[in-house]
Amino acid sequence: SAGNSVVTLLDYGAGNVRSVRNAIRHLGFDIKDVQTPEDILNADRLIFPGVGAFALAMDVLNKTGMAEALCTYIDNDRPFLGICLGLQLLFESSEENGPVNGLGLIPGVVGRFDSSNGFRVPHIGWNALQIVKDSEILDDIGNRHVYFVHSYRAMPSDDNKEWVSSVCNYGDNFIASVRRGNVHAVQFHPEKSGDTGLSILRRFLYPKSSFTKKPVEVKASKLAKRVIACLDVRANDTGDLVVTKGDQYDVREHTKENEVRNLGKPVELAGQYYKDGADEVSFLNITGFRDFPLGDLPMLQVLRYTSENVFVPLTVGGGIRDFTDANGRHYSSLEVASEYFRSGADKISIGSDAVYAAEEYLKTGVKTGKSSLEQISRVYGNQAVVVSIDPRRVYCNSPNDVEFKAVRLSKPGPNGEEYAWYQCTVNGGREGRPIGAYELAKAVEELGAGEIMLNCIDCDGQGKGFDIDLIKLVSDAVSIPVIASSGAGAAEHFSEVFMKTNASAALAAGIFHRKEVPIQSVKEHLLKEGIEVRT
Ligand code: 1PR
Repeated sequence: SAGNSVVTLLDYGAGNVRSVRNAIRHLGFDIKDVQTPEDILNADRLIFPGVGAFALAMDVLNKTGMAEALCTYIDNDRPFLGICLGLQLLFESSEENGPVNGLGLIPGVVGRFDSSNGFRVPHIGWNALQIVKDSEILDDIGNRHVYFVHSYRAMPSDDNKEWVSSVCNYGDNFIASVRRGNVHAVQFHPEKSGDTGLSILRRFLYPKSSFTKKPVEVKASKLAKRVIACLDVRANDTGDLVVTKGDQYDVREHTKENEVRNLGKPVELAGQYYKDGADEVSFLNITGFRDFPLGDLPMLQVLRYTSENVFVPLTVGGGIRDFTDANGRHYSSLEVASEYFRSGADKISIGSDAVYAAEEYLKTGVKTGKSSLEQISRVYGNQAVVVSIDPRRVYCNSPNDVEFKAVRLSKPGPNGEEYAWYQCTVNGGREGRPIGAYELAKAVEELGAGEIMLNCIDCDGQGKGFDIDLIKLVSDAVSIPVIASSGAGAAEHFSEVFMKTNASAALAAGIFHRKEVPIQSVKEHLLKEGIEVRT
């Protein structure tokens, strides 16, 4: 019935709002883009998915006259939904590279999360909300989790009490949503919060429909541990893009033909994992280090199609670096990343290029601002930049034998070695570099990485469990979230990594592709062990 309903979208061009567009279309609405302040004033229903940095957004809104139009629209109690920065901008000011003045509609200052008390920043992942007042669009969400990704937040106070409709606890209670009349804004991302998020958007888009209220007693909730499905993607020998999976990074069948192992089609599998309850899906373009990804149109196509139906965060990695093509045309890593974002990625992940950047930084002690990592995180925010580490274990007898941080192994090496350091590699594990996983993790955190995807070549595809020594080492060394990867073979491996390390998420590939352990049973097992997950 809503076939020709239209929602107005305020996209001031500072980043990727493709997923919001996809979600709106999925719910049967057409989109009218705001071009002028009048378009705001004339909207029947306005969605404002703020992206990028606070100061930049305010700058654009002020210069284009949209700030004033927004204030008028909201003062007139017109239907409005702000998302993420679209909530923060309603406040008086933000400390993000500031203070910077906001729209000033809601009393309060947006400040940075405090990571000193053990809470990792950015706050990335799934939390349940505490509803504090009738919020209409959130009425039936109960204990279900929604997806957050941010480093700044507004706090509830006596001054903004009339606005706050829900809070969330992450170190302290911050504002998760506000509501006054027809004006709504949420700090989380409904367009990335699976079915729960879609139902929130649906309520905003179809306010006349009657929904049954289901009051639920909300249990105390912590940031849920994430379960991530990873798809290693590459062209097979006939040029089709396939999901493949290596054994210690070797993706070829050991047959006479030596073909690339083929475990399915990327778009189909990603859609399946979304339905199965994956909290995130990652694509790694594993030959990106030698094949230029912008020449690799199928990969961008995979992202476009996937993001139309998958409403949880999508990460894509492989080949993010500067590149000059055969015609001498130069592409910056930022252009490569931008193309991935435009095609539907929420985060990009950098492998090899981050290793070179970290080596350089450790050598000179200078942040040049020129590395792909620094450039992309400056433009898109560090929450959008994952660094993928591909380390290999190097055994030694004493931590003093090596110049890199070594750990005492929980299981001695093949020759009884009691220690190992974890050597970073580039080019899909083909080349070892003079830097350890510990040193790399700390360096890339300083350079602006928002998250670390921590693989382990020794464990990849072995199904014997995650490398607990490595994951503990790295997750204790940094205050950004760490995704444990490589080696999952059973649901118990997930609970082990969450109980023994500070990993925020665990990723698996082979067991999901081969349908050995469904995502659902991983989650059920974690719940049984008392570990909070999104169900
Ligand atoms: O260096 O920026 O172009 O990025 C290349 C990216 O491709 C890196 O993220 C790197 O990890 C990845 N990559 C390169 N070669 C391979 C390979 O397998 N030959 N895949 C590869 C890495 C590891 C994980 C895997 C887990 C879980 N794959 O992604 O999914 O180990 O597997 P499991 O659960 O089956 O054990 P750049």
